Amino acid sequence: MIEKRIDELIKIINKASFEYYTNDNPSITDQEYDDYMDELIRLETNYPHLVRDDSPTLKIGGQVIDDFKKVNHQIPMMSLGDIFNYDELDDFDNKIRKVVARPTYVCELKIDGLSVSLLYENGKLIRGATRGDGTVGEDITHNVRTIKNVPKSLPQDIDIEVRGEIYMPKSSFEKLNEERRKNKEKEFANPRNAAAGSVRRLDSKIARERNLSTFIYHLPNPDSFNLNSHYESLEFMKKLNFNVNKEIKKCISLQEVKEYIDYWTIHRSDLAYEIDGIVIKVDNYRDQRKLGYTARVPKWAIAYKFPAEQVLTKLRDIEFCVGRTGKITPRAILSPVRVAGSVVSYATLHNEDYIKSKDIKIGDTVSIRKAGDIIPEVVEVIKERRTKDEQDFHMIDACPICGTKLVKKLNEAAYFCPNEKCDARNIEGLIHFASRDAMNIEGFGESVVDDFYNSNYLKTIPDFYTLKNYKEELMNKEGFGLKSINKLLEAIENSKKNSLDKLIFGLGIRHVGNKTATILANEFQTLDNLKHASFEDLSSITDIGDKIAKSIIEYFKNEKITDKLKELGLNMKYVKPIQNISSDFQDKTFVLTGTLQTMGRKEAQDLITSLGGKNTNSVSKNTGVVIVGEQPGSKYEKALKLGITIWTEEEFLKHARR
Ligand code: 0OW
Repeated sequence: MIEKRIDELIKIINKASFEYYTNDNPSITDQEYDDYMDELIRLETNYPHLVRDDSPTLKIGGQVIDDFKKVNHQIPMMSLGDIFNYDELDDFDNKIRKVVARPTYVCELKIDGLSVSLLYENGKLIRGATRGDGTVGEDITHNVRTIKNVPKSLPQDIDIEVRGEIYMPKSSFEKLNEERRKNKEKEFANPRNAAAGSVRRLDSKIARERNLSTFIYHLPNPDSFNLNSHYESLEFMKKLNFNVNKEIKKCISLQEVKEYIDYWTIHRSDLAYEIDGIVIKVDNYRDQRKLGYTARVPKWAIAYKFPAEQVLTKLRDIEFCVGRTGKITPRAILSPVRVAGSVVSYATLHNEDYIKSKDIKIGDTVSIRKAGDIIPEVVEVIKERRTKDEQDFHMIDACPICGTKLVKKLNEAAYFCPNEKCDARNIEGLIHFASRDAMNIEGFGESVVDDFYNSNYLKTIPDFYTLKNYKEELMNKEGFGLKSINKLLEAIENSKKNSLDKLIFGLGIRHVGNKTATILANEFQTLDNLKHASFEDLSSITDIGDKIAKSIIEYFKNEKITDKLKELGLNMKYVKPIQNISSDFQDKTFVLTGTLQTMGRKEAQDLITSLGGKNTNSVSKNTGVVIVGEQPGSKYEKALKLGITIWTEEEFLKHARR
């Protein structure tokens, strides 16, 4: 039967591509591979409702090989906060005006590509890198060199880093997909995926023929070039032959910003490249410093995202997924449809109340939206298209995996499977533990965890660290070989070195996300301290409310794995990320005196440490810098007498690039 044949083909193709890309010794010839792929594409074309989300025909240009050299970004490559309407834009402007009276903004088209950092020494391009997680990216110099409008050398022999977006023009994207259709390869979903799939390859021949391009939009350290505003930096980079987008505009009022957004909302389809919004930045650097950053994004910039595209399709059925916390999420199975550049076969239905509130029935025609490129969502039912064949939705009352009766927490919309031993919950918990923002154990996605779980090699989190005892058995499992198993076992060993925050997040404590995990790790420094913390210790920490404190106490009362993880050699300490060693701070001793306006003493000392400096309390001839706040004490006089460098708070912030 068709579905069975599709599953068979996917198994064969995945096994073959795993061996081809990971072991370099394919078990079938290229021709056989292509024949299997052709048959799968034919079946998926004739039976689109049987297209599986994990079908190899949907992968970005085949397996993306991931052994690139890693690059540490000295200055983190930040992301951008998102807003979706003018009310939120007004809020953004009001927040800015609380700190900066009359801000000048710069508006830029938000290029829908992938971020890149370009590093030059003596005016020569020496490195190109992806953003990665903002701190660690991948070295893609070999591919960046193939992009025509990336200068290989500059008109001045300077050291400089610039950042921007690599993108694929719409025309190149259409041409590429035309070619792939002819070669019976799966088309790219959108130009962003096509650009990513082109640069994240080891073979630069691929990038060269893909006609990629760049727009440069950020100078990470403008101080070195005495530039006082973002717009000046754009002009400066233009003079260095970087390709700066010509639609960038200085706006002296929010009204002008809105006119810019209105214009491009209508005219973006005339552009030769895809944009997914407008970036608004405060122009003046002094103003930017005053506004500062959160952990992830600058407070002086925002991305206004265009409203998500909506499309209609058929809701064929509703299935139920069990999350790692036991939460039951209804999911719509759709007739596959293209929305916001990719093929969608599923959409979240959130919970029973959501389904009832929208009066969704099985068989309905529904409108789908992919807001901000996250999980697609059913927006509404097109009632006029009802044919009376639709079936009412009924919430299940037992877990679809283990059959346990579902429970519903008071005034919570979601149902839960209460069975701690439920396979679905355990599997989701293991996937979460290995996920990128947690212990980042590469290779342990759903299919591998599922496989190892059902073969009883991996049932609990500590089992990750004893998998090496089953190396022989694992190597002989279908779809695996020596090289792939070694890669998995190496990834597991590497994960032992992770900082405590990754481990805390990986444990999957309810209501403890990665930000909370970092706060806890920073506060308690070791897992033992956290385990023995009282409810008061926890709830007294800013951003840790009673609910989280209760959940943490609960978790450590019942858990039995952390001692085992310690025996297995996992690091149990918090390793503060070296933000970016700066020459102004490295190996220098700092003394703070007086009161700072923009941060507390502890925060200032933490900042100094993260920049490679050391804090001391007394001034001596070995002191590097004395930072002077309001009402400084005798340390200030002593620094003057000894001729020690003195920084005001503003100079401190400037050196710390705050
Ligand atoms: N995609 C863009 C764009 C832009 C950066 C630098 C400071 C904070 C964000 O067109 N025009 N300007 C910035 O400014 N970022 C952009 O894209 C960001 C990069 C990472 C996530 C967003 O795509």
